[in-house]
Parts: sequence; C-alpha cells; structure tokens
Amino acid sequence: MKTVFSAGQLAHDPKQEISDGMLKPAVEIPSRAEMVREAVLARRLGELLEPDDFGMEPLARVHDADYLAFLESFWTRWTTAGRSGEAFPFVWPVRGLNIDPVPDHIDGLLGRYSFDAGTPLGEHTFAAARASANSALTGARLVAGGERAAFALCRPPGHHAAADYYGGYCFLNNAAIAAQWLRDAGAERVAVLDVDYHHGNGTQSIFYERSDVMFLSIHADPREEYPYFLGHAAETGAGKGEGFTANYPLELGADWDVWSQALAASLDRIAAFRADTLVVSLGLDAYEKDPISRFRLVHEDFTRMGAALAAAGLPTLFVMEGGYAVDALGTNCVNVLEGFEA
Ligand code: SP5
Ligand code: ZN
Repeated sequence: MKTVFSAGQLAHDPKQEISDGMLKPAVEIPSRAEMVREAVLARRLGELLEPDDFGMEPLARVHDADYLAFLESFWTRWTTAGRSGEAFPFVWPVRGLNIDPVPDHIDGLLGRYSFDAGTPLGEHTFAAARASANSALTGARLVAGGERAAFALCRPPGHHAAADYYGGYCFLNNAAIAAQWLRDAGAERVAVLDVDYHHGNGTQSIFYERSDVMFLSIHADPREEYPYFLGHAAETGAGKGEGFTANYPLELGADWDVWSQALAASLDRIAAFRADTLVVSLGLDAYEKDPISRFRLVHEDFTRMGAALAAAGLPTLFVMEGGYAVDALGTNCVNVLEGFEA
C-alpha cells in the first residue's frame, strides 16, 4: 500500500514535556516518523508519496474557527509577550469557570484551547500539524479513489485533539479530519477504530452525537491511565449518536488474548453498522516495551492485528497515532500494514 508523509511534519521538534507531574524529555519526537519511514522503505511496503495541501477548509469541518485562529496566531502572540521556546498552559476553565469571554492574555488562551500541560507548543507546531493532517487527507483521497488501503504516516498525532482544544501531543485530529473528508466525498457510514493504547478522547467528542461516523476505541482503562476523563464503557454516544460510540477499556497489563477479544467485538460492531469505509487510528503504544504504556502486545501481535483488520473487508485508511518505543516503532507499524496485505 502507499504511504503518505511530508518532511514538513518533522518541524515540530519539542525538547521537553510535563509528564508525571515533572519536566521530562519529550517523547513525541521527529525520529518517530523517521523510523517508520525507514521501515516502510526497507520492507518495500509500497510507494512513498508527498501529501497535497488541502488548505484550511477540511480542518474547519472538524475544528472550531477560533481554535484554528489561536493555533495560527500562537507564535506571534507568544513572542510578542516576550516569551520564547516551548509553551505550556497552567490554568484551565474547569467546572464553574467561564470560557466566555475568551481571554486576551496568552496564558489564558493556552488554557482555553488545551486540556493538559503535557503537550509542548512551539514555533513550527502548527505548520507540522497541518502537514500531518494533509498526509491524512491525501491518504483519504487515495482510499476514496479506489485503493484497498493507504497509510498516512501522521506525526504529530491527532486523536486527543478535540474541536477546540489540543493535548496528548495532538493539535489537529487527523483521523477525524480524514473521516469527515471521506463523508464529504460520498462515504455514507465511516467507522473510526482507535487501537492506540490511550483513549481517543478527541475523536470520540467530535463524533459523539453523530450516527454517520461510528467511533470505537480499545485502550487502557481511564480509571488508571491518561486521559483519565473519558473512555469508559458506559459512554455510548448521545442524541442521534446514541449507540454509535463503543469503548473497550482494558486493564493494565492486557496481552493479545485480552486485546484481541476487544478487537473481535469492535469488528462485529463495525459489520453491524455496515460501514462502507474504515479509518484506523493506528497507535503502536500497546507494545510491551512502550516506555509510557502498560499493555503487552509483542511484534507478532501487530501482524495479527493487521490480518484481523483486513478481514473486515473494507477500504481502509491507516492514520498513525502514538507509540514511543522508537526503535521498535517501524517494525510494529509495518507489521500491521503487512499483516493487512498478506
Ligand atoms: C498520541 C498519544 O499516544 N498521546 C499520549 C499522551 C500521553 N501523555 C501522558 C503521558 C503520561 C506518561 N506516564 C508514564 C508513566 C511511566 N513513566
Ligand atoms: Zn497513545
């Protein structure tokens, strides 16, 4: 299958993040994408393509205009305030506080448009996030054009980003943007299956009240793991979207035996929904040696995952999400894609 990737995605190059309540070296780093690109080439997965620029319109189908304007203007505001380097928010409009009126001050804006302090925002972040979204959109267009599958080598990732806030290393929700674009291009029912170790809170919130895009997620139980505040089994959608969200929270330590049962249940749900297109939010952080995660999938399990996904028989867009065991990332990612094609 074809892979879509732009070197522009490497421009977001964070040095530090706030993690476990402390300032630590950043883990969502450019070498993640470079390792996957090298594996795609070394294993001859298929052609490697540059994305086209789809402009702002498909981003605005998913994200609020004021949020996009914040991301666009961030660096000017940050430097005008006399700041430099990477920005971190430290105050949020939680229960009882107001998001209206939107603050003028940069620290107020950072809190208004984020949900964690673990996501460094820098000079080139928005440009890299746009390039990443363009890779997802270019992959979506390949699938809409009749390809059995395509791989969008997205980085920075997207699934934690909601309509109007960033977090979890995510700024633009690549999978949601691609799913919406596929709907607008004529797909009637799109399923987004999120296999990242962390719950895809952003994607869930974007489609929560919709019946045309089903969201399913297999992830570490939010009682014990980031993002803590979404991803419980009782969350099944609302309004017209009731029954179109499915969460499979698993205990820490879950291995393929446990994980694959949730995958089988997800694929049953996707079949009952009669999806015509599948978007896979492809996190690789369920890997046993992932430095920030606690599942126990091994290399071969990723190949099995790909084979199981292929059995759904749907045109499929893979959108890369997390995965922080950098040395194993290319192997695990291409294992899924090869398993799918075998
Ligand atoms: C896209 C994606 O995978 N985002 C994940 C964001 C997770 N950020 C919080 C990380 C907390 C790490 N805790 C590690 C405990 C072991 N040191
Ligand atoms: Zn993750």
